[in-house]
Amino acid sequence: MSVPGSKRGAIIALLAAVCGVCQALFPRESPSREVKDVSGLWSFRADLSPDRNRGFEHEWFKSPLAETGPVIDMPVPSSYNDITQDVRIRDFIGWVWYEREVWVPERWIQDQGTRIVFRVGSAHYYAVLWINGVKVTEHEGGHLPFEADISSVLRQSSSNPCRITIAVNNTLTLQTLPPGTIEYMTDRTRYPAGYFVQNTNFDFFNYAGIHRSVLLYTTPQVYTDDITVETSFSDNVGLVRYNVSVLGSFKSSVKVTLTTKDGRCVASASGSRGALKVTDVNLWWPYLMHENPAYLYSMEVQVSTEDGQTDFYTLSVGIRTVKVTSTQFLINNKPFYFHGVNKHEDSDIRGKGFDWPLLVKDLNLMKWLGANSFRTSHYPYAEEVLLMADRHGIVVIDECPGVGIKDIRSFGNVSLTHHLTVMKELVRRDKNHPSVVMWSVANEPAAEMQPAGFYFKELVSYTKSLDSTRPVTYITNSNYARDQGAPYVDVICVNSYFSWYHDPGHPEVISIQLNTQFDNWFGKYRKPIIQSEYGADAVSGLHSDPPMMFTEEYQKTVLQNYHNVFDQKRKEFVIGELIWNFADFMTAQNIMRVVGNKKGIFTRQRQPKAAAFLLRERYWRIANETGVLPTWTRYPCP
Ligand code: BDP
Repeated sequence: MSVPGSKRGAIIALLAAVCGVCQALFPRESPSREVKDVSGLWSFRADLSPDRNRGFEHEWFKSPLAETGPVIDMPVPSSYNDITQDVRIRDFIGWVWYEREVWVPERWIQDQGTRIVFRVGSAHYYAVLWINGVKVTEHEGGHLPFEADISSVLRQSSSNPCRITIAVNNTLTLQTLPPGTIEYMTDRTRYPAGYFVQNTNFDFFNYAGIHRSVLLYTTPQVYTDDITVETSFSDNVGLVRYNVSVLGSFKSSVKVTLTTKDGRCVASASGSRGALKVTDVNLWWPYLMHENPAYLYSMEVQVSTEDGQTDFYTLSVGIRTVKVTSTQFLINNKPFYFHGVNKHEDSDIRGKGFDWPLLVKDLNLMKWLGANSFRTSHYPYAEEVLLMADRHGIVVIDECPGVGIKDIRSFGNVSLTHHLTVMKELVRRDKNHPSVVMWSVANEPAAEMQPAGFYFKELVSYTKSLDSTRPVTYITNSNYARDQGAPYVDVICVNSYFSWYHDPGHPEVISIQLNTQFDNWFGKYRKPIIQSEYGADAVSGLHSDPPMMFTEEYQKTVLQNYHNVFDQKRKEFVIGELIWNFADFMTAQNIMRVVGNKKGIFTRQRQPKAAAFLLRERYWRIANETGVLPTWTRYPCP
């Protein structure tokens, strides 16, 4: 059975050859680098042909999109789904085409010493990129950036403005992450010819399009391609081990300097690998754990060649350590208790499109709540989100898009190989963020299936080989006795929905069931446990006393019952609690959801439900007991 846009099968087969395009360093301006944002209004067309393949057959990339059919305006970044009034666009499956003409500064093109790079923050799920009709790269995976050096294409073609075409396909198969299946309905008494649907096993809308910013940036021909820092400290001396990967020349010299917030140089070194010692170190501490949280140094990397080329790149560095014992999570050797939220990249109109106002609002809400952490459920978020978390001391569990792995055919070699590639891209992008303290390789896979043992052993050990400084977990909801992956993880993360999906309407059973859950998992694995999800749907404004399901009172009651148990178990081995969910979010339409999932403590428009005030009171109380509140805060709340 073919996938909508049959070309896609062939494209995925090519992937191994092109995955070198995943980028590492967040594009920044510097004396040697320029950045030009080409987000904004793009031309757009969904390929509505029966097999979604007309665009490839008619080579829509070869001429301006408006010449091959009608186009509409489409904002970038944004999901395309909720932008129009057309239900076919909202629920579209297959290839869509984006195009924009961009002026590339003439001096970039004239100067042979300039490398011009095109970068897409993310496009869900599969993307192909052409510049002036010439294919330059393609990328699989909807949540991580990709880029291509387009210098030679631009220099060879004389056309400026240059025409950028990006085709994006949101089809999910058993081997994609997340997985899905396309089902063709062949009963002609019930469905029209060619009718198909996309099935998935995850609980959020499969928003699609170009979700993050699209940039052009420059570097010199000899440039810093990647930087890896590993930090530690002893007494008051911090240590920053670094490794700089330089491309474009075998003979270059590297100079590294570390400066404080007020611009004072505290250490410097030469060479592509080395260590910087910082006396009287200011450690990076989480929000609410220290009176001066989130301290960041600036590390300037300077690469020079004998023929006079120099590249500058500045990385923010937080000096901190992370360790796990059988009952604790330690940041800078002090016990850290996660009191935070699970999120989604989700909002009205823009869907999963990156939006600065939304990011800043969400950060402010998290701080208001007294949350010290969040999990990037169920996929990597925009890197801007992590940069913000670094700057504010919000601790992050960084999750890959391994969500909804429920079919045994998604545990095969092709899936595993892709999953490893995604972990590689994720670690490459996020390894230097001090806010990121743990990798999550999946959410609620069918861990009871026999192949899950081998699958997770490989996945966790590979992730550890990429980064030995952070613990690795995956999120489970399966029975502790049948979980094949738990032996390999460092921290047990458990989701449970007592009195919701089990014993609906009976919050009085939570206490006994939650105690049993914790004792079973800890008894078997002797590893610290995070309650990585718990919660209940509440339709904002719906009330009842005594509480009934879907009311704000019921949501509060469920939370309170969980909290009573957390307060006992956090004295032992429970190291965190993350509410499901920060805000209401959109899902596929089904009989379990009323215009989306309503387990948010905030509405989708970020207004608080009663549970938000309950949680706020609790988080500030925990912070007051366990941390050192910043001087500007006054308990119970600022
Ligand atoms: C959990 C899933 C999460 C769902 C949640 C729910 O991890 O993605 O949204 O259930 O049903 O099991 O609300």
